[in-house]
Amino acid sequence: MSYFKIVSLIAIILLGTACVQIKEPKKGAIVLPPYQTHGTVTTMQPPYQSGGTATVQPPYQSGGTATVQPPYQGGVIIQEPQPRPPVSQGPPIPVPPAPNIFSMNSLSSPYLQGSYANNYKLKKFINNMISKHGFRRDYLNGVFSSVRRDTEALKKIGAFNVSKPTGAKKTAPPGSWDKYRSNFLTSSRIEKGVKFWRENEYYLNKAAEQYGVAPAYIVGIIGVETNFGGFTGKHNVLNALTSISLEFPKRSKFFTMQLENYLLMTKEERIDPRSIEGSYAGAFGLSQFMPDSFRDYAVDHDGNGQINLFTKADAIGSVANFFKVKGKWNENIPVAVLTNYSKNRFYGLKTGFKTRYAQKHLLSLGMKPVDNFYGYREDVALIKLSRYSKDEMWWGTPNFHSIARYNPKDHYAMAVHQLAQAVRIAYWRQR
Ligand SMILES: [Ca+2]
Repeated sequence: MSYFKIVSLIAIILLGTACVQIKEPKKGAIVLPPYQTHGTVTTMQPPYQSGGTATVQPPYQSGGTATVQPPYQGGVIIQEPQPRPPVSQGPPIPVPPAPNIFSMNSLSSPYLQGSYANNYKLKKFINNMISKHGFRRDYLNGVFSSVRRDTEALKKIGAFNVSKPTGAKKTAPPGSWDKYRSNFLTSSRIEKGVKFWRENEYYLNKAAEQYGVAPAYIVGIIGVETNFGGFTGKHNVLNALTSISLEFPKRSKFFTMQLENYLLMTKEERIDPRSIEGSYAGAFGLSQFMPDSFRDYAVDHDGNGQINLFTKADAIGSVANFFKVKGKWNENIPVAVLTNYSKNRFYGLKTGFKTRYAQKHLLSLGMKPVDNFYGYREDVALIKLSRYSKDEMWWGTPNFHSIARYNPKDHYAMAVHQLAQAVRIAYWRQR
């Protein structure tokens, strides 16, 4: 053996020793033992221990997320996760394959029948769908021949209201928030929320990981919208959208656009357009998406090949994706904070989720947050909630605005926020 070979051999032995030597990891880093090529490794840092243990699966190690850093020769460092609860253990409940694929060929009529058989606007709409999107005329004739005028939807949307708007801005009467709140912040709804969270923990945590939206707010939306699937609406969506689009000129543009999206959505998802039930305004599923929101934000969160917002998993993923993309949700900031406000009624400044004020200015008006607001010091929206006894003054961050993208009302966004917080507290208490 030559001198160089001996030196090389010694060098290899030394290097080999160095490779298996694991140094103390940096604080916060998760270090896996060397040569771990399969099986599961469990390493949790203190902030994430409350939810049990998380499992790092082999694909995670070999994928782009895992990196080998020089100081930890042989050890694999998994990038520190964001401070969220870990994805719960175990596989999700098996998902059945997508049911009842609808064939557009099964629906056809040579001419238009039904409630709107002679409606000029509908004929124009059908022509537009043919030229713009390539629908078959006999299919659309078949679809719209099935339509029955939805009088109830027209009534609820205000199509029969004869009074003209006065132009005067409506001010919420004292107690309007108490009334609104009492519909949603009930102990029964909070309990249902805890149950919903437990039963769907896997998909909620998956959505939190994927979209960066806290489970509590996904739960809050689904709770306010449909009481966790308890009430998703009894109007035939096709009937409601067609009736409002054709008979309510004031909202015709918006609802015609929704009807267009509805036909595209049912075509893309291979669903019978006559089969979906929802609200009088055509929102459907556990998350009450309108057809355009469905096409823009709904996701197949359980991976069974079809998006179905009547399933909990897909509704959860879709709400989270909506928050992330449309709402630009920021997982690192809070949502809203109550202030101690010394006076009974508040006047003088415009309020609402769209307003923006420097916190300093609001402090100078006698408002003081009840806690440190997680250190949030940026401009805030000023929210006034009229209670029987006084006006409650809240500050909202851009995340409060995100919730209002779902339904542009202060009361709505606050109900979601408060239900989210109430369910979150009850959920952690009962663990
Ligand atoms: Ca699905």
